[in-house]
Amino acid sequence: MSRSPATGRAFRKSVPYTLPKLTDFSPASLDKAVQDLLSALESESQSVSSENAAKEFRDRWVARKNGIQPQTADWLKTAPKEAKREVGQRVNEIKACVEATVEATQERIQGGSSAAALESERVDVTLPGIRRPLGAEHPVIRTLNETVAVFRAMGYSVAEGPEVETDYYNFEALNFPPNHPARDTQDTLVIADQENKPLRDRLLLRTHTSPVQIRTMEQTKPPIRIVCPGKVHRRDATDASHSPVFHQIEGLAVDTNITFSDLKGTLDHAMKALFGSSVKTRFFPSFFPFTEPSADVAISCIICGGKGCRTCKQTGWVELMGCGMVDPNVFEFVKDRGYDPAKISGFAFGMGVERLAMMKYGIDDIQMLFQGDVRFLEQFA
Ligand code: 2NL
Repeated sequence: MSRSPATGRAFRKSVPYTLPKLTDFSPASLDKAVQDLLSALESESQSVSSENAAKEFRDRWVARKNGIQPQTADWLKTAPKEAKREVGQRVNEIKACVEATVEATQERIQGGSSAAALESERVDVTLPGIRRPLGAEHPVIRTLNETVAVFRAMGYSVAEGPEVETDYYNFEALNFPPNHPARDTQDTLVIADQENKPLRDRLLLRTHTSPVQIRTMEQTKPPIRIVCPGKVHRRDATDASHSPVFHQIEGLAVDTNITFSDLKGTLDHAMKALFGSSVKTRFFPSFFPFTEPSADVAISCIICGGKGCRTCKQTGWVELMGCGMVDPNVFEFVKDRGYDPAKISGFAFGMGVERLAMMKYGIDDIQMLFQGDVRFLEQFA
């Protein structure tokens, strides 16, 4: 025992275990001597953490000369006759424990290269591997990426923006009049509890990706060429051709002297790149609040080659896009960023990606694209 200089209390110094000489050979005293030895053995074994330490541990406990376990023979020698049987048993017990602990410690440090450890780690390298099925791009995303690539090859950049928009970016800056039916909650999914805000700040789920184009014009002086792919939302009932969530790619080109024939040439090229060089395009008058003049674009039906079928309702044409020359009223909202309608002009277009995918792959129900049925989707892998 020592005394702590701080508290004056007695404490046991941590000294390495040595085999005590025994004078009292009563069973209780033997029990205690064996207990002390085994707990020293166990705690020393646990602190072994390297091969060198394992070797030292082994030598300290079992070395023929001066090992702790061999020294227990002294107990037997010094024991009185009548205690020899009892002491002999304890000494044998100790021998078995020490040898087992030394071996287990060595095994733990060597990472189990013993026969038993090797056996438990046996791997049959001739078994077939586990084949993990490869995922595949969803047909909608594949169509979206392919379409974006066609425009990137023509020098367009890609712009993205938020799906939760303000009324300003989704409608006002796009020349939708205040009472346009699209602004109605019958047609647009709106965020709850916005009525206390001015109309232009109210939040909604974007109904097209045009807001991205306004945001990009606010930040980039003309000339620009951008495509804006993304998810859009409309309050529509689900049927074979409608889904409340779908994808759109809109495009915008603004420069000096952009004309309607630039628009026609660009979209005609894009449709030929997507559907094959024999596809024809047809432009016919339409209306959008943000373009003037506006047109709808149809391509010759790629299912029947234009002869007339169910998909094209016997007309030979399917409508795939809307487009037009950007309305000067739209440029007014970004005039201070260099978009003076007296100096520049532009065209814009928008297409539904699901419609493109359905046409490309001959799918007649838009819901197939959203149900996630692997038997349908694996055809595109
Ligand atoms: C359609 C029609 C269209 C646009 C989108 C646009 C964007 C700006 C200015 C002018 Cl910032 N126009 N976008 C123009 C015409 C048609 O989409 O049927 N989409 C599925």
